[in-house]
Amino acid sequence: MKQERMSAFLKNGRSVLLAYDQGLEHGPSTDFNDKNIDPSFVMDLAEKGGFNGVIFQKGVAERFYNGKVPLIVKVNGKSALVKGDPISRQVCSVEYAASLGAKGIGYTIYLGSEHEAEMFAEFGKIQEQAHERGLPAIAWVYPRGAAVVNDTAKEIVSYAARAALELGADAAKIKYTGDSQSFSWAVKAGAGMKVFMSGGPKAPTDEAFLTQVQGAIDAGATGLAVGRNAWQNAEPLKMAESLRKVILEGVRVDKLMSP
Ligand code: FBP
Repeated sequence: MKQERMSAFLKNGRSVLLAYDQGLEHGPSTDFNDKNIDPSFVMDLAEKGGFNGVIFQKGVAERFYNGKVPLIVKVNGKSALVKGDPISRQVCSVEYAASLGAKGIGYTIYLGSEHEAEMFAEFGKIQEQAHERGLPAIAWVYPRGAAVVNDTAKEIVSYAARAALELGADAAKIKYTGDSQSFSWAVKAGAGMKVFMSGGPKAPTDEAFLTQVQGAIDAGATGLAVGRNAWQNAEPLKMAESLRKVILEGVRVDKLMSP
């Protein structure tokens, strides 16, 4: 049985992580406004919102991480500008991430991309280096590229979870399939590895987003790694509180929403 390397990020076995690497992944004009373009706003939200972890690229961690919330450093990255099947290469060593205070190492794998083998190999090394330091390796597994038709289908999302398990990830961040029953197959495919639902673009209403989160939790997910649905929200602290209630305290969304 694996030692629980994710414990720094867990409360009652569950977790709500705040992701803020979209500036590199999508570009600042796609996702940011005057407030959330400032990384200190997000660092502050992570702390005041009671998040169980915050996810930064190394440059943001170097300048803005304040040590108040456990840190995950994403050690690979790519921009949205390059065309063709995606590849995201390592931009930060495990050693350097640890020196910044990281308690977890994040890495994105584009499953199904023609460059998948390179990301598998790189993640393999990173996972071993992270484990040597007792740190968890957290894989964002996003099926993507010409070979992937529907990246939220049950079969492909469960494949993402299983790939993460077999590659030795301590936790996987995967897209929601759209309903709890199909997502539970992905959780099963993870065979005990921690599974996090990935937030995605801002949902039309808070209730719509929280209902997805509820579905993931009902399916057995450990929690959520959320970016835009938290820091793009007009009331991010209120959203953070709702997420804590649903994920960490087991409050049902209909109860939460009823006046
Ligand atoms: P969101 O909650 O904003 O979707 O953030 C989760 C995340 O995985 C980020 O860590 C990452 O930057 C982004 O989604 C990648 O998005 P995309 O699916 O467009 O590549």
